[in-house]
Amino acid sequence: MRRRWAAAIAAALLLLLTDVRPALAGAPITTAIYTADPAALVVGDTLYLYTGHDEAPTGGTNFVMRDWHVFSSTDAATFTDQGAKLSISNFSWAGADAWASEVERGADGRYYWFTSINGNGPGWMNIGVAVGNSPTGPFTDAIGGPLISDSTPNSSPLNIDPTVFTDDDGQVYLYWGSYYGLRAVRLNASMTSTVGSVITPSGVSNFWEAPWLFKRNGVYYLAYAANDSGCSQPGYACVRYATASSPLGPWTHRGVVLDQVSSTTNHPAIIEFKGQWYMVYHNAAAPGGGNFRRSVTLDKLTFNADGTMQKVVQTGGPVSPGNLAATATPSTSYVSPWETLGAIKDGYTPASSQDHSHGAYGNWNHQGTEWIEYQWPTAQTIRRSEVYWFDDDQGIDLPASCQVQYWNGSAYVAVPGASGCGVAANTFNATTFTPVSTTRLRLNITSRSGYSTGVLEWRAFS
Ligand code: FUB
Repeated sequence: MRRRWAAAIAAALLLLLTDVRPALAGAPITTAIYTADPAALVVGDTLYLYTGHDEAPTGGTNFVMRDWHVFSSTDAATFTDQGAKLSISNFSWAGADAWASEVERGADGRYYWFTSINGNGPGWMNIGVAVGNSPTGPFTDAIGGPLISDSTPNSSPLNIDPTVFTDDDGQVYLYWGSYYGLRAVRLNASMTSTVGSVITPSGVSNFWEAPWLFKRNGVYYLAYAANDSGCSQPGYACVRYATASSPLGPWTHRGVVLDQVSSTTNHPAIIEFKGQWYMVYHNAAAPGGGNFRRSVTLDKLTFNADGTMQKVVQTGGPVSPGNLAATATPSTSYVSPWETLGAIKDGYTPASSQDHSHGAYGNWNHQGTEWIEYQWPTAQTIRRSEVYWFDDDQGIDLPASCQVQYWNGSAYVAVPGASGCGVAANTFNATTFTPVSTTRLRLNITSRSGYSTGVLEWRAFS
């Protein structure tokens, strides 16, 4: 009997573990800060992610990036933020824009952190290099000026997004660029100067920015952000890749390895860790996220027998763990025939209140109070609602007010102890309340005079 109990407990534990682990894939590596532009490095049994740090305010329309963070993990599932280990202030000659970066171990065993950064001199972006004795630093400027700038002959139209790769023979290669301008050059073993001329690699179809160079089974791979209509909607990017038999090409385009994500930018790092390959990238899926408030995440990546890569399944894609909307049936007092009520529960994180790319609920040309509702087959304990309003800058505007209600068994009543019902644009408006047990949650929406209302996404949490 005791053995049966032990077996049952072990089985339950296993279930718990197998339930929990995959849920971590695709989730942001942290929600404490917004992170972007990942680079990955394996040292011993640790996976390090070097990320940018998005600090734009809610609704911000520009990058605000001042430093870079290091994250570490021994299981590729939970990550520890080691802190901001490098910042603009480490480069005395630079003043802004701590954009994409990558760390590579040098022949001297030190760690070289190649950064995109805005120098104070002529031109805009440059590539700088910092060096440290361990993967977490401390790091100091290794040159005292840019490695690559606008004055580098044949430099990119935008000198950002360095990727550095050391081949088996010890030769080091730097690729970088944006605005369709991919460039490559060999680096000295010192990692702080270039060797020979900067080339424009050939065969890299639709290159936009964010290159990532690596090698597997003797084949060189170059993954990069592309933004052609064959792979993403206007303003968004996918990740394409090419392969070559030599580190400077010529390259052969192989296809798309990562579809468009919820942020407009897309930025890959591909790495093998403990026998599993991963695609590390960013999106806008964290709560409150957006194009300038991105989050680094990772998902498993699979190679086919012929060396091509399968398209990555974005398991976290839209990340909202515990969102009860996923299992609810939506209904409404009225939806315009051309809109999609189901869009409110597709788990997408809109880029803004104008982001109709994943559909929306809209009630044009009704005015006054309309409602949307979630219904579950069994009672749910609910304590939080999050709504992202739709505003098409035409007939649909932000509401004047709203109220979260629930079915108490005989009537719809306001949820108790509600923290208010926000009507802000470009963000999830959260309402927290005393938990209710109900099969129906309703959102009453009252329009501004002369306008109708709409919702891009509505979440409910226990
Ligand atoms: O984060 C700023 C810039 O956005 C990066 O350098 C690009 O790769 C894009 O992700």
